Amino acid sequence: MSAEKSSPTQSVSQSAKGLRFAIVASRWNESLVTRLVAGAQAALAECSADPDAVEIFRVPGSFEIPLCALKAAESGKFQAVICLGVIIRGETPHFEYIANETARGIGEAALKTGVPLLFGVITADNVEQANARAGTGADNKGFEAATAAVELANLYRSDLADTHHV
Ligand code: DLZ
Repeated sequence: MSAEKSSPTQSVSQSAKGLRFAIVASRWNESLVTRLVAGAQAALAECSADPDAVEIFRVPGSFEIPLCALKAAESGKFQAVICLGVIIRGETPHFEYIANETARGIGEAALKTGVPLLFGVITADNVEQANARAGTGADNKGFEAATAAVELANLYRSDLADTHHV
């Protein structure tokens, strides 16, 4: 048996036509986050999302992502909110606080609003690790999160809810 490494999101390719997405991206570790945003945009384009249907919101750091994502979800304008950031342990003495609060806040906002919020926040020990997770194609957490966003937006589409029994 082969031990092929794969991500559950890699094999799913659905249409994003008619769906709207928010991308909430932090500015800390700007060059890496920019690559995550590009990865997310590429995945949405591959799924035929209309570029006008993708709105990008920037916040200072990952700690600020949850509130912005909550507001985007509450606006009712988006079928999914893709959260992107990079938190690097070696350069962040209070790494655990920021990483934990970011994850907790994003999860809580999803449960509160019923809108899928995707966790495309890299939590890495160092820049090299973060780099590897912000590569091209599917080796990019932004790409991965956006692909999952399309899948979930389809799963929870109100006009499909009955057939999916959700
Ligand atoms: C302060 C800080 C530090 C040291 N490191 C990071 C990081 O690696 N990644 C990140 O997204 N944000 C970092 N921040 C900023 C915090 O997320 C937050 O913006 C500030 O503490 C202000 O609330």
